[in-house]
Amino acid sequence: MNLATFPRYPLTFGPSPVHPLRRLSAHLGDRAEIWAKREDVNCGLAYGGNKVRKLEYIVPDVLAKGADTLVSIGGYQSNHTRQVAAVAAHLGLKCRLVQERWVDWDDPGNDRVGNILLSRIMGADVRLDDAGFDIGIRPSWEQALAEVEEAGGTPYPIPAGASEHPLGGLGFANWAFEMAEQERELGVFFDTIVVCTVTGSTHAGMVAGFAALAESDPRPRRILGIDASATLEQTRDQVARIARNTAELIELGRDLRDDEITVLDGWAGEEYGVPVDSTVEAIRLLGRLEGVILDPVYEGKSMAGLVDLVNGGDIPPGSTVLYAHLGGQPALNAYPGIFDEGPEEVPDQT
Ligand code: 5PA
Repeated sequence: MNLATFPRYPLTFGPSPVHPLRRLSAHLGDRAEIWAKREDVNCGLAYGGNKVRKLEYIVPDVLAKGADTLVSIGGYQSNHTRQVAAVAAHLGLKCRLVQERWVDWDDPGNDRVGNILLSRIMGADVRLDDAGFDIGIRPSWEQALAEVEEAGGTPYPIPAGASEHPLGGLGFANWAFEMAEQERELGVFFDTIVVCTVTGSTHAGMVAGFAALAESDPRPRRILGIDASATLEQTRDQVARIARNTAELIELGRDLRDDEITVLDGWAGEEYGVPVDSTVEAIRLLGRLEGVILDPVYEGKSMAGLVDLVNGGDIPPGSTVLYAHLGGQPALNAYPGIFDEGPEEVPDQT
């Protein structure tokens, strides 16, 4: 295993915080002990999030190649593009962003507030595009790269979610090792990790990292990816492919088994980016029980999954669960309509 040999450009405050969610655990009957590891507060760059950790391993390549413009893509409310814009500003680089209409959501301001507003504040050249949701490589992004070049710039391509980048899985392979160190300090062992997955490299990086960790610590652990893409097969394939590439890159020394790669569906709803009842309930639950804020596109869906898996016994009683909070709250501002009316019944807060 050679993860330590890859250059890492520090962008985070250090290890992200890990803490128990005591009131949530109690609310679920203390069937499981639930903790969170907080990428939403991992750094001081525009509210942080999971992409910052991926970019820590990509920035050395940007600098080595002498690029002057980061070029990336996402939906109007992409957290990823906001983090790319922040990192560009931090490094003194330009940033060109393609923002596609990934979500048909008509709350006024969806294309102006939240993440896209922040990217504009940070000086990114933001261009809107009408194309719908797709986690693959897009012509509009290739076009943006060509335009930067034609204008005499040196673009650096960062695909959606930084996932299809060859180094995209390293950030969360490293997350696994960081977490293991925190387990030692806290005297706890997380047998279950719950993580939201869409473009795949967050989950995939973890799978590769935990496989490498298991070489010296054979205690079983499950890494449960909760799909929020609503294009399950594409996300499953992408997670498996990136996990295997990352495992090879860090010289795991064996192929990953299919049973190490678990992407569960049931909480994404019909469409990417559209919250369903369970999403909104999960957001309210965490807000009211813990003062922890989740977003309607990603984390609300993975938390809905966690709650159901604990309640239904798929996460067995007695488990110690780590919820990877990957950030994303700025998008809430683009979805005010879902909270205009209160819940029909105030959830039991005990
Ligand atoms: C995102 C992604 P992956 O894309 O690595 O699977 O991560 C899923 C995810 N949680 C989970 C939050 C808060 C996220 O922002 N966001 C994308 C974006 O454009 O913001 C890449 C889709």
